Amino acid sequence: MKVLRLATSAAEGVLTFVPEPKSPHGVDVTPDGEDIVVGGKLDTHGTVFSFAKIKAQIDAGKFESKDPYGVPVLSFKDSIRGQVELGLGPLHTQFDDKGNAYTSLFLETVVAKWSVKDLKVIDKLSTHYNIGHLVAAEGDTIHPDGKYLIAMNKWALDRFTKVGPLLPQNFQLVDLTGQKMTLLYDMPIPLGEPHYAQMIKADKLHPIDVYTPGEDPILGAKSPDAVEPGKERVERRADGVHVYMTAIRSHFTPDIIRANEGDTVHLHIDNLEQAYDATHGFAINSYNINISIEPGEHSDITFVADKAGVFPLYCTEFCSALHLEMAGYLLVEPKAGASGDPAAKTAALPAAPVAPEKP
Ligand SMILES: [Cu+2]
Repeated sequence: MKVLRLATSAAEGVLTFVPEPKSPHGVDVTPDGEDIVVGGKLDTHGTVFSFAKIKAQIDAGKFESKDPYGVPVLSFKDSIRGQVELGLGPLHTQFDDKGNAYTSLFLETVVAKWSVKDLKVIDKLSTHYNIGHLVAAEGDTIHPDGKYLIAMNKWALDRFTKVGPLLPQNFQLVDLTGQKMTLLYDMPIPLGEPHYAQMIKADKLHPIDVYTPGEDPILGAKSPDAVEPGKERVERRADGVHVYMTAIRSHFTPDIIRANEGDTVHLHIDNLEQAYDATHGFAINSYNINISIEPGEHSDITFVADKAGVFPLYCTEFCSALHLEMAGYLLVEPKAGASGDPAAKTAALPAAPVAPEKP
């Protein structure tokens, strides 16, 4: 990553500092783009900086001091429009469509609703407990939606059935339509509180239903190793064993993979389905391989077959009534002389006859 060093930034005049009272946390720009709200965390205020005031000082070359690297520092009082007395531990701020801001107060465990124009608190809503981030509907944009907010709380004690020492995070849905905030719903989720999550209207989403056949989602294009139906094969090359495999309800082709102990195995698997939601999985548990292959998707997996033996491979999505039959075997022949006992080698292969892989 290319970076501008502090000395260069100071010399070129592209960086300016502005002081903040104590331990700044969230930095959020108001929907009109005119102010920056900084949550003080160890200060009881939200400080509202004015872009216009900051810009005027920079344009006039009016600086209070310089930091040790030579970066100019602005005057605090000449940079702010004002401060709002919020309470204990202000972190992050979101906005609605009526000129209000909503700041999470971590220590006080509340959401504070306040007027951006008047810098006055209008309402506080208790959360359970220790709110971190919060997200309002399109509340980070120039056109906030204003109807809902989710408080993302780090602690959840006293709230849900006890099942052991590990508790979920509690997400609380809040109605913003009235003057006072109303708690609508608690949702425990087994996931750390996301940072700067976004809530957007569903009609903004236009996802694809299925991948075009052979598409590698990382390339965003057809994979050079895409596998066409009927052209499944196994190729032994200088860099290892390449398996070109297809998956469709409910069969892997080929369903027997033969390798020698120590071989590098390259699996190229295409889900041939073009039906929406016809997802397959592919797992070789003993080799710690477990992937999801969505309809049309091409996947590549490379691993070293360093354990001799017979290992089941199977689909992990309940894809049809024959899902349990969507399985096969990886056969890894022991290195010659590895065990010294030909009987051991025989024991490693399945007793039942195995159809040879397709050419
Ligand atoms: Cu399946």
